[in-house]
Amino acid sequence: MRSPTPIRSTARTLAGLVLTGILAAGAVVAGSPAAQAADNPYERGPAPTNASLEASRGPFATSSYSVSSLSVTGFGGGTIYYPTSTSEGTFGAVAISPGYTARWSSLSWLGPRIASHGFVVIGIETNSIFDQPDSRGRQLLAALDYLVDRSSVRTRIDGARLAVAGHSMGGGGSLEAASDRPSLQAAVPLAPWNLDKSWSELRVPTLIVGGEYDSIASVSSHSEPFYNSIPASAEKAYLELNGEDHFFPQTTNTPMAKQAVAWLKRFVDNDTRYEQFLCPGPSGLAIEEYRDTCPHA
Ligand code: 856
Repeated sequence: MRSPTPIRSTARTLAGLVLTGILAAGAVVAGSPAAQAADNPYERGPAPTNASLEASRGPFATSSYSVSSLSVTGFGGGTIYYPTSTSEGTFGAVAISPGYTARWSSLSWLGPRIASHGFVVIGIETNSIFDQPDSRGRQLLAALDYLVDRSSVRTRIDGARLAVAGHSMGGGGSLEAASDRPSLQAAVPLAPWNLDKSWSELRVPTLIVGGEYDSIASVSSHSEPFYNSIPASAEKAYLELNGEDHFFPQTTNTPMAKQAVAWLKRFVDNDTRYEQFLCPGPSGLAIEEYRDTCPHA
């Protein structure tokens, strides 16, 4: 097992402590729990626990429907999953691409899993199953535009809080999308594959998940160089799953889902309640290695 690489563990500065003191004093003056809840207008759902993140569903009931390729442009249609609740306001949204020759059905467990934590999710079909990562990146952005501007769930979405994810060439596509649209709030490439190894322009908070024994998108040629090329000033993390091959995103994977949801909640919802789940270190048996710019606070 390689040793972890903790970075920026000294991020809590004197200025930060002083600021924390001022904010704490303000909270005393403001007083009520309601005033504290209003501190983050994007917080959705109850306080998370290990159990809630490891369960097969989060706290929100969801519905889904399919979108025909004939009704959209720029991508191949897909399936939309959304929380049925309208009592907590709008939700952030996530577009997810499958990999080379694969359909959304290869990843579809992720749709209700992520939506049930309070996100609108579109799992896309690509125009062609042979599309390359740059094309998949454009299709992810077209799907987000469709979701926000034209879909039947558009009124449920906060169009300023969007994210991308994908598997393999779809994960490579999520890097392309994040590079092309810095206003995205998060990216989660899963076993990403891309011939482009340099992502120094990337500014979107990005969690890369790799499999230790992946021989299609080996972490040494894909996830690790991608992670290393993202500047340290960007929020980034690299999770390497112990003993996994290229196909770990295609069946229910609890460590992956837990980290992905925590990352999305932290950066799409600005929800600092999830910081306790980031930076897990290699302690869990499932985690081969974890590198990041902790503490994400
Ligand atoms: C599931 C990406 C040379 O590249 C490859 O052989 C290759 C194979 C598969 C994938 C991929 O996206 O797999 C996801 O279909 C690259």
